[in-house]
Parts: sequence; C-alpha cells; structure tokens
Amino acid sequence: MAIKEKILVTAALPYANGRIHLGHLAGAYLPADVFVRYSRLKGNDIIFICGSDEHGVPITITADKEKIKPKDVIDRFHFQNKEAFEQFGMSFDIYSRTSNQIHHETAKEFFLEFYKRGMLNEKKSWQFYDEKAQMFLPDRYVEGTCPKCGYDQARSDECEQCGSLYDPSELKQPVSKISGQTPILKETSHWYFPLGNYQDKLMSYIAEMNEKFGWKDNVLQYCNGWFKDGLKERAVTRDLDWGIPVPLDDASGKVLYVWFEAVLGYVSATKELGIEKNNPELWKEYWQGKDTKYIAFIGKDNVVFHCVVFPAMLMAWNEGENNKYILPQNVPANEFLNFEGLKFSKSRGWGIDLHDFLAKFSPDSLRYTLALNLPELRDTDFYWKDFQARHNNELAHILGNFVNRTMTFVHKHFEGKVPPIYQLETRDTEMLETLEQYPAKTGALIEKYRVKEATLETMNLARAANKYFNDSEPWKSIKVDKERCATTLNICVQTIYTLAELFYPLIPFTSEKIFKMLNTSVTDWDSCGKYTLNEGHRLNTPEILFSTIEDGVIEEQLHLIKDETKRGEKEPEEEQINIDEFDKIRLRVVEVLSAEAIKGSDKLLKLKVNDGYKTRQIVAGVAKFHDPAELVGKKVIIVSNLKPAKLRGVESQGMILAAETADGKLKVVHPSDDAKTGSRVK
Ligand code: B3M
Ligand code: ZN
Repeated sequence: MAIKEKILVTAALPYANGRIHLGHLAGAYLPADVFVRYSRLKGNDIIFICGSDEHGVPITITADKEKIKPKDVIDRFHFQNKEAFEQFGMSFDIYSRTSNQIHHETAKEFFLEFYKRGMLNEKKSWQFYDEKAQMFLPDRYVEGTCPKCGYDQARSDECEQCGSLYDPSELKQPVSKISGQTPILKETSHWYFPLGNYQDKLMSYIAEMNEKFGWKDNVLQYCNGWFKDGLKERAVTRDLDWGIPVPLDDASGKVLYVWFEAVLGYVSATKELGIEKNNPELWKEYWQGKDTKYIAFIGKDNVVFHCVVFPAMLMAWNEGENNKYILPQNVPANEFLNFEGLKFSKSRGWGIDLHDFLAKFSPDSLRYTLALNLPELRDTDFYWKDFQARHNNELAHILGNFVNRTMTFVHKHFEGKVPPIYQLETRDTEMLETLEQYPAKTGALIEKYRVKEATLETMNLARAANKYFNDSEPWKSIKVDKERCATTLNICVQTIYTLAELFYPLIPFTSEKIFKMLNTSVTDWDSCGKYTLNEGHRLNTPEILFSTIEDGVIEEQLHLIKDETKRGEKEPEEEQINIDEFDKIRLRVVEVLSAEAIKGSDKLLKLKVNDGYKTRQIVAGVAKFHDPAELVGKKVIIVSNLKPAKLRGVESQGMILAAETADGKLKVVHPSDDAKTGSRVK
C-alpha cells in the first residue's frame, strides 16, 4: 500500500440559526465527505472536523425575530443539524460548537497574542446606534437608501443592488430593523487586524499552493479579485452582546468578530476531539504537524475568509515564538446549487431542508443526485424530476438491477456460493481489466475534487457490468455449459464487490447493504478492483436496494413549490391612473360567432363577434392555448374603443382580454354566463 498521509479536513461550520438545506450539502459537505471516505479507504490517517457556528448576527437576528434567546436558537439548530448530518451519512470525527468553553479560550488566545504584540490597531469610527434599543446596530440591522443608485433596501455600508461600498454616514434614510426608528451615528472604537500587511505573503502562498496542488479556477478568481482591490485592515471586534467577549478590561459590550473566531473553531473542535479520545495533544499532530496536509471544504461565499483572512491570521501567529500552524493546502470551494431554477431562500421558504427531505427519501438517493449535480465549476440546480430520474433509471435500474439479478442467479443455480472460475474468454478478461483500472481512475478524480465525474464513471462501471451480464447470457449457458456460466457469475460477483467499494464514498448506506449481502466488508481502495471473493464463499440472501419513486410522490413535491410568493415574485410596480383615464377605456361583453386560425401564424385566431349592435372582427393571440371551436358561442370581453389595427394583414376591431393560468397558458377571460351581450364592463 502507498505511504499513508496525515490529512486534516474541515467543512465550513454552518450557522446554528437554521436548518441545513440541499444547497449547503452540494456546496461543501457532500464533496468533503466523499473525499474523506475515499481517503480513509486509501489508508490515510485523516480527521474530519465540523461543528456549529454559534455566534454572529444571523443568530441574534433569528432570536430577535422569534423573541427568544440566542442560546435557545443555537441549541435548537445545533442538535437538529447534527442529527440530520448523521442521517445523511456525514462521517465527521467530531461535530462541535463554537459556544464551547474550549473554543472561547482558543479564540481569546489568538486575539491576546496579536494584541500583546501590538499588532491590533485600536481605532475610533462612527456607527449606527439605536437609541430606543440602546445598542449599536450591526450592518445587517440597518436598512436605507443607497447613496449611489437609490436602491431602498441597501445595508448600512454596502448596496447589494449596485455593489458599492460607502461610509455608513452616506446612507440615506437609515432605519433600524430592531425598532423601526431612525438610528443616530455614534462614536465607537474597535481593534483592527492589519490584513493589508499580508497581501504579498498571501499572494505567494496561494500561487505556490496552486502550482503544487492545482487550486480551482473559481477560487483563484475570487482571491485575485480581493487582491486587486487591495487588502485593508479589518475590524476584529464588534459592539454586540452575543459572542466571545473581547478579553480586555476596557471592552465591555464588545465581542470578537464572528469570522475572526469561527475559523478558529476548527482548531478548538480538534482539541475537543483529542480530549474525547484521551489524547489532549492530538490537535497538534494535525494543526502543527509538518507533514500534515490540510484541506478546507467550503461554499463560494466563504472563500475570502478561508483563503485570505484565516491564512493571514495563521501567518501572523507563526511570526511569533509559539509552535507554527499549517495553512490550507487546498480550498476546493464549490459554487451554489439552486432549487428548481431559483436561489434557495430561507425567508421565502424556497427549497427543501435536509430534515424534510430525509423524512421522505433515502440519503443515498440524495447523495447520488447531488453528486451528479455538484456546482463544481458553476451554479447548478436541483430538480425533483431529475432526482426521480436518477433514482429510478440509474440507482434502481442500473446498479440495483445488476446486483439483484446476479445475486438471485447465484442463489438459484449455485447454492448462494461464489461459483468457481474456469477458462476465461475475451469478454471476461476485458471485464476484469476494466475492474482493475477503476479504483485508480475514479480515485484520481476524487483527489482532484472532481466528484461529479467520479460519480458518472462509477455508474458507468455498473452499466458495463449489466452489459457484460447480458452479453454473456448466463441464463443460456447454465443449460449447456455450466463452467462457462460459473465463470460469468464469478466475475459478476467480483464486480459487485468492486462497485460496492467504489460507491462507498458516494452512497455508503447502499454499499454497506451490498457488503452485507456479499457477507463481507470493505477492503482498502487499491485492492478492490482485484479478485477478492473466493470460490465457495457464501453469500447472504439478496434484498432490493432501491424501489421506484412513483410520479405521484414527485408531483406532490412539485405541488408544494407552485406558490408564487415562495418563488419571490414581487408585485409589479404600476403607474397609477385616475378614474377619468380609466373611463376612456371601454370594455364590452361580446359573443363569439365564429373562430378560425389565421394561415401562417401559430399564435393568432380570427374571431367574428356580436358586439350587441353589429358584428365585428377581432384578431386574438391565443391560438396556442385555444382550439377555435371551443370559443364559439362563448361570451368574452373586448376593449371596444381601440383603434383598428392590422395583424398579419387581418384587421382587428378591438382587443380580447386574456389572462395567464398557473401553468403559464394564455387563456381568454369569460364574463359570467348571464352577462348581457353588448353591456359595458366597468
Ligand atoms: N458560518 C457561514 C456559513 O454558514 C459561516 C461559515 C463559518 S466557517 C468557519 O455559510
Ligand atoms: Zn446601490
């Protein structure tokens, strides 16, 4: 076996102010878990660290909204998320929390170390203060009008609409989100970390890591963006009453900035893991071990903190007398996963969280679908229909089917024991060669964080296996050449073994079921493509791995997302008119006498209508959604005083009213049946 590596893997610490949703999983957690499970099978000495981020404004906002204490918020979501992660198969060695004492100490130690060295610059600044609530307002608590573009929901110092940054004093019509009152600007003081001093060092660190280990382009681009703007000193404290108190005498009401301490949560969690394992020095082996490689999995919104802020903090620490920390060797951040074409939105209830998902579907179906849709290069989408198709057509129909038909066959014809292998034919040797190449092939992809391709490739092996089974026709050879048949089935069983192992990082629950059926367990990655199960080895009874997800089940999910408010569709802005202006528009009930399609147009219908006084001709753009015949005899509403116009050369003496249906069809509006032909609609 190859030389073991010592690997430290962290996955972003999710805020304990909400539930984990599919976007989080695709951004950081699933790729991290696949990498870790794979690396363990490679025999590496690896630890996998995660936990809840329990400080910061998102938590206090949730607490304020629900009128409960921040502590209640974090307790609720920490345990919910921990449990959901377990059910999803995340194989963390520890899922810690940043409210733990050990973390407070670690964070304070860093702050004090920098403070004592005189690195932290204390500076005064003006910040919004809510006199009613008697508190300084963090950025997200103030809303106002952008001084640059006029956007009316701009934050205190940055506008989401036009992207500009400004001084809080420039924000127009500021409103406190706490009290709804106009906040005042009040002077406060904070400690600043000299991030700018590390720009050159950070640039060469990233360049070196990229050269050696190949960083992802999207990550490099974000970093370059920050470097181009130039790094500036950043405040590492905040005026807030929830968080880690600034460990200085004259700092009451101030806490460490959440990002300053949250990244250190990885270190604290490792310390806690060591204590749990009766090895308090364990964390040093990883964080301060010269030969350890550190990989940090995150989503794209966290890039600056993991590639710039955290490394700069560690560099700063390493300039001192203490033991040195290692820096991330790679930060393979993913882009975002959207849900049915739109961004996940907690406030609008758009998307589905992990908890709810796992109440209905299996974790492996989700892991597999997400793995194939990972936003590794660009934003991607989760679609229910795709989920159903992947589950039914691939997991059930390809993988499940191959395992089941092989196992059933062996039980029926070979007493449930691995059949012997006899003379190999070309097809057999080709299949065995394919098997042998596979671990290296998909392993290399996972090592390059190309989980999506690794998943595709692994399913391709199951496809090839089915083809091998079909082409070998064991149901025929069993009657005429039992040795031939035994050889085929032996190879099929070895293939199942290899599939179970190669799929283990991706769909571990399924792999474990397969190993159980095979009456064996996982081996090391590099030997799984070889001949592993001996002739005569007893197999257990097969069970169905995946049952089909019916259309109705998916329709039900789709139904839940029809709600427009959830889709974030805003009421359109409308210019107001007065009654006189409305009065100019004449709407009239008319009856359709005849309707026909207009040649050369798939949109237009020509209608003859009785307008109460005479017959007139109307051209209507509803041909895609109405059969001409279904309109005849019906009452409809027209704008009767519109100047005649020609459409496709056909004169239209008015316009018919139509409205869009929930599924996007344009349908004619009908008045009530007893509306009088010719009467005015007002
Ligand atoms: N809690 C942001 C997030 O949940 C933040 C990550 C911290 S990683 C140290 O996306
Ligand atoms: Zn703006």
